[in-house]
Amino acid sequence: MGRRLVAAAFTGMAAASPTQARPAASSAGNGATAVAAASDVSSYYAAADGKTGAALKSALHTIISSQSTVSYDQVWTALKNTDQDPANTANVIELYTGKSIAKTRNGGDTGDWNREHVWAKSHGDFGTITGPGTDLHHLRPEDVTVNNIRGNKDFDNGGSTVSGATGNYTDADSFEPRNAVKGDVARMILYMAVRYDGGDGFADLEPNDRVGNGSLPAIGRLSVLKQWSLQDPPDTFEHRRNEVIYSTYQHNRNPFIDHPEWVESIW
Ligand SMILES: [Ca+2]
Ligand SMILES: [Ca+2]
Repeated sequence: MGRRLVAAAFTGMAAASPTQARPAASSAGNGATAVAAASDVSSYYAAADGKTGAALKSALHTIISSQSTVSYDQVWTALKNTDQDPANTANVIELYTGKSIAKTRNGGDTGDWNREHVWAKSHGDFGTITGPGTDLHHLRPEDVTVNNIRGNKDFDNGGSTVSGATGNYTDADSFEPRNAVKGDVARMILYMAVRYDGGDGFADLEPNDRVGNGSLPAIGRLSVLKQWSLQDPPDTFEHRRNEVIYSTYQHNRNPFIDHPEWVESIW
């Protein structure tokens, strides 16, 4: 039901004129979904109006830093909502494998799904601490084994096929996700770069154009992430997850899902 409402709301948004206020739609019952009206999204970014480049990045940092946080334990529950399989509400979709798996199979054993930090938590050494370590905008369900294969590698094109995750490739120092989530990965990385700028005791996370960044607070390669963002624009699943994080958990948004063109403006 939540999925149907989201799809309807986005269709409606596309048809609405910019000045036309639309009421927010929300699901009854489990609170799984609430969809912001188009007018709400544009007012959310009002302080960034007309800005480009570094000024835009700075304005977005201020906007998205006003947020709630969840604990690492609460991430389990949140991911069961944000990454719910639209075709089966008992399941979530794993990021890299693309497989639909029972929500109840969360855990640490082979065949379970666990909490993948797309911005690898060793890059800036934030671990699972509340803040970057629990930020739902870059946390996704993933198969335990595939999560281990990705490890803390940077992102780049190339390598050998990842066992158990068709369409993903890896070599000694990088990981290439399947085509359907290449843009998702790029936008998650760039969200983290804007959100975490050295305040609150956390590292200033920034993308660069290297691989093998190790424990530096950096993820590469920026040029490839920019290509991926263009190649795989936000779809209904990604829009819904942004809305659910905004309305239900953190009350902040990923600007690059709402405005993919801002990737090119800032980087
Ligand atoms: Ca995608
Ligand atoms: Ca930063």
